[in-house]
Amino acid sequence: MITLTKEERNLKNFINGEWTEVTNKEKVYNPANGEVIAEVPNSGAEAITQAAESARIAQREWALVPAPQRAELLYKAGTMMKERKERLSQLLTLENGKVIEEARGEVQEGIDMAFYMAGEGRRLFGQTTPSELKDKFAMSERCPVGVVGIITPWNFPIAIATWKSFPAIVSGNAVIWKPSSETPLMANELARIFEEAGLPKGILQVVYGSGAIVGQAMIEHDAIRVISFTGSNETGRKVATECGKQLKKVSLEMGGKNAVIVMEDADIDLVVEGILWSAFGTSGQRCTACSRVIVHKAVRKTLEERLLKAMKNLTIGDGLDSNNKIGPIINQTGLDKILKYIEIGKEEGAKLAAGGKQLTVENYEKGFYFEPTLFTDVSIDMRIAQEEIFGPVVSLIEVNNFEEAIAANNKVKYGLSSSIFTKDVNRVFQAQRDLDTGIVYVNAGTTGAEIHLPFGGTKGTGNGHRDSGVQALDVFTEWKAVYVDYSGKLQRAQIDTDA
Ligand code: TXE
Repeated sequence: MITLTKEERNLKNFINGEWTEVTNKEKVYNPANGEVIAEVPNSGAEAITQAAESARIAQREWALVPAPQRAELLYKAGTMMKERKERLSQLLTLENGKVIEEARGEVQEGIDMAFYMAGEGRRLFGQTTPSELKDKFAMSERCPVGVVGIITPWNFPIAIATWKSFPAIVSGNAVIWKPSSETPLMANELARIFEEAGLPKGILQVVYGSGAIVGQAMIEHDAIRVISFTGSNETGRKVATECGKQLKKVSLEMGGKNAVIVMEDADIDLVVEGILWSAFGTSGQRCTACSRVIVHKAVRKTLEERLLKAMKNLTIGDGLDSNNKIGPIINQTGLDKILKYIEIGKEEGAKLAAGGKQLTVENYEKGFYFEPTLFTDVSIDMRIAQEEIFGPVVSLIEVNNFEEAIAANNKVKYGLSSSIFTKDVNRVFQAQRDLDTGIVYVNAGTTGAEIHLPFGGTKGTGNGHRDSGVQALDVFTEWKAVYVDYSGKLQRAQIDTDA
């Protein structure tokens, strides 16, 4: 069982290389048993002023360090994360609740991101292109934007932070990070790793606190030139509106209402495995979680029967016990939200085929557990089929054909992830073309993004930016066009082109 030292339980902000004490603190709970595991600063706006002013100065030096040298720090941090993987994973489970196997996967995602973005230190490619004029050279290059603010949620406390901060750091920015106060331990660990790795002070800073105060202060501070946010659609809208007032660049990732489509030729056993993993893993608290199953009428009954049977075998409890497949919900608010949607589903006329109740786990009575839940007889317009529930709740929607399945998938306000199970290659490519989501899986569930591909989505999921992949660099860099005229005379573009 993992234990925390007294110092580790008393979290501090990390501002300009100093561990800064804050008197106003909040308790951090283990969602598996409701016990207090740490205390986290509830900072005021002045913490952001300090962080942003020092980051502004530190970033100027950092931008002058050659990118391959900046990358060395990421290699070092990635190596340290690898060495500490088991401890990081256990701490992650302690604060977030996800089962240890998934926590290890999440930490691995961060390690992968470190090495991938370190590689960018020797790429960060721009373009060269011919000039329209003689004896003139034209090129474009990526430049750091300066100080960037990242705001992250509790459901992936380390992976999402690495998707955002690593591309920012390698491309020469300073980062101010406001983690969710539900899950501050990963932020503390990552800051310590970078401190030990020798990242210059001020380049990665952590300020804990509420969105309304610390998040808002980040948006308002003029030194912070970009906000990269992951969280709910509701909060993302607020963040975008506030950033709009400042004409501040903002990148948003705001969840989904992701569906698995099951065609009549699908391998139903594989489908069941895919649904179990993507709907109930992390207790359904992933932005890519499957929360709808759109099934062809020919296989609806078979799928329903096999799914219900398989759901009975899911073991639920403390994520640190590797026998458990599903951990707790993050907190009481999360549970209340799920319970509210169970009532909504029943009122709307959906059939509650399994689950639907809060669960008490022996010896973990104060934990926040919920039964894996299946609603059947769901129609696409019901709220349970439209709104993000963020829990282990799946809605089964029957359709008559492929076209109806695609239409049902697209008829939600989100557009993050989708999946289709079929053996028909023509349908695979039609689905790839027509599914209106940023991520499409074929013969796999809706989760499992790899870090070297772009992560994000359409419509209510985002605002056109992507986390991870080489595309993440676009969030944290500005393009500069450079013209070098070596003709020794004044040459005017679009005018002196005949010579
Ligand atoms: O998210 P929030 P919360 C959904 C999910 C969940 C619900 C609430 O349904 O149950 O959101 O979770 C910061 N200005 N998702 O409360 O509020 C906040 O402090 C600036 C889905 O955690 O969106 C935190 O660091 N920042 C999603 C971050 O924003 C503000 C993942 C996210 O908080 C702010 C997370 C403000 N005004 C939640 N208000 C997914 N799909 O992955 C809050 N924050």
